[in-house]
Amino acid sequence: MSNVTHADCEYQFLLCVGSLKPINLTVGNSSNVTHADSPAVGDPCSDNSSCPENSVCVSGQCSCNVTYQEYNGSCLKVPAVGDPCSDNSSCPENSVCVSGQCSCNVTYQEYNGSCLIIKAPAVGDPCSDNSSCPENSVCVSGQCSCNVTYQEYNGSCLKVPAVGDPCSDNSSCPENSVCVSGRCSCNVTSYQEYNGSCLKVSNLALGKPVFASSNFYSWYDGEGWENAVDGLTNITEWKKLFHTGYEVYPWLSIVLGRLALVRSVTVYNRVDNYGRWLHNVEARVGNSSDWTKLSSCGTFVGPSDTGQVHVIECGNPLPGTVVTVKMVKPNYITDEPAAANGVNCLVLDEVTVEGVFL
Ligand SMILES: [Ca+2]
Repeated sequence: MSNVTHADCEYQFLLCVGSLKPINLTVGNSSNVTHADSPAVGDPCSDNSSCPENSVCVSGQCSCNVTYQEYNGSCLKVPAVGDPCSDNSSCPENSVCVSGQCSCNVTYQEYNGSCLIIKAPAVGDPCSDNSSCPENSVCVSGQCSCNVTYQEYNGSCLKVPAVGDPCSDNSSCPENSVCVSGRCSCNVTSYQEYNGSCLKVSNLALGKPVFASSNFYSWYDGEGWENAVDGLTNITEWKKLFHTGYEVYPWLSIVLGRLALVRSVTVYNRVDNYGRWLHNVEARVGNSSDWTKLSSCGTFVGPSDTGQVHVIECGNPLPGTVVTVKMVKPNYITDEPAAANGVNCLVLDEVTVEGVFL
């Protein structure tokens, strides 16, 4: 019981009768006053019956039961996960009101009515905005997703290793690259670096359309041109070769079909005979059928010999959709009537273009 003095009664607009027992007339600002007949938390007590609801007498003082907390002398139930709710404010920390019931937020787990964090936000978790996603990830379509150039690993976003990145060993380098002098580098023999990746170099010319300056014998235009890119070499039947007519600057163009980086162009000389006719072969790369608008990859000066294979290295890889191979000097041969007036004849077993499509 609280000790109430007469002065208290007057001040709080209470009418005090007899032994200063206060009677709350609920006049004016009297609602905060502790009623002597209503035991409060914190009051001295002798047993539980003298304590307010949901409290017990502990060490001579009324104390709220577990899961209850004191509020203005009363014991109110601590909101717990699973309790009915009308909105988030009536739910415990780290929980929200879902379908009228307090439920733990994602990444939190209920424990004794509370929500304990069970793990940091992870890639793949539901999200409402970027702030609820882990580092280097964003909220996309309601799910945390790694930024570009990052990849998920154990719920986190790790930078995708790129060619040029520092490295300690091969395992920290991207596919098809190795750690050289502390930097990830492509396996140069068979891979080409592009935008931090290592792309496998292959023959881009195989089976592609071929155009040429002329044709041999009585063939119609285009007949046999595909022999330059049919993948077949060591051909002894001359009609299975690529074979222009006689002219000073014969050429062939291979249409790659899409943008590529070209590292080298390889010309396979015929294996049957007349190999010395191949000389001063220049390879160019670009996006035009106009020779003058192409970039020079390099020139095989020669002369060649029957059955030889010549790799024309571009040095720096050249971008383009077209590769053209052309004899750029009049024939040096003077002891054959067919070569009169410097005319050439471009005859090849095969042409391969080493590079990568972008
Ligand atoms: Ca061929």
